Amino acid sequence: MMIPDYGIGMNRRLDISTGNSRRVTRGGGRTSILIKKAVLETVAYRSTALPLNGLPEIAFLGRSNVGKSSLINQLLGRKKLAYTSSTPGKTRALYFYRVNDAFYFVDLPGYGYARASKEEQRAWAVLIENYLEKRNPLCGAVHIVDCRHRPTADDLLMARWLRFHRLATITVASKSDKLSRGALARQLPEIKASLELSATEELLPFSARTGAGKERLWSAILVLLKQHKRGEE
Ligand SMILES: Nc1nc2c(ncn2[C@@H]2O[C@H](COP(=O)(O)OP(=O)(O)OP(=O)(O)O)[C@@H](O)[C@H]2O)c(=O)[nH]1
Ligand SMILES: [Mg+2]
Repeated sequence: MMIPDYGIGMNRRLDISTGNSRRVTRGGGRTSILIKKAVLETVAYRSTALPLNGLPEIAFLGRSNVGKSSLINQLLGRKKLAYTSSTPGKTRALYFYRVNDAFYFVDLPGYGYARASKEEQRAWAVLIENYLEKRNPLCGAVHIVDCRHRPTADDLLMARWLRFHRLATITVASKSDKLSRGALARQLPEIKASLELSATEELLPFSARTGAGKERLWSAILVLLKQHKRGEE
């Protein structure tokens, strides 16, 4: 099974069984983390360029322009660390942000960017798929969808792929500042249903503009990082 091809979804015909889920989305309790240090350490265009030090990693995934880089900046409290743009398709490589010398946030190229050539899309798909499937230090993913829209076919394919491969996943609905409270409350259950999330799997609303939802997202991320440590013992 393959993930979205970062363009037009060439693998949609494949049958994807849902498998058992290991999604972790329960935040619970107040958690805070002090970001002492956050630096862009590596920009990897190929899998041979990935860091080798074994620090745990959290990958940020979603459609082109959904707000991945903005979300990373908001989480880290750094306005311009991750490159953001109103032109979609800007993040073309795997960007490794090293946080507190303890873990990495990995900003992945967005899928569904129509203007990239098919060849480019395929190269990305191979890079990303290899990374998600084989990368040892990877302890979880943050899958981001736009709170304003029904998830796309690629969003669903990505959600199924993550579930099938049992990668612990936090699902986030981005740009929550663009909807009224009422509209957001109506939209979240619909998105959950479209992404086939179970009753216990949360969909966390988030705004990179206002920081709303930051605390819940951080606590869910810290759970993933802790679980990973335990897994290594
Ligand atoms: N209102 C609002 N705008 C946002 C939010 N997050 C991102 N944006 C805007 O959406 C656009 C895309 O944001 P990016 O963070 O660059 O998105 P991305 O997913 O990293 O995009 P690619 O790297 O191209 O895949 C920018 O114009 C951001 O300012 C948000 O929470 N609220
Ligand atoms: Mg980006």
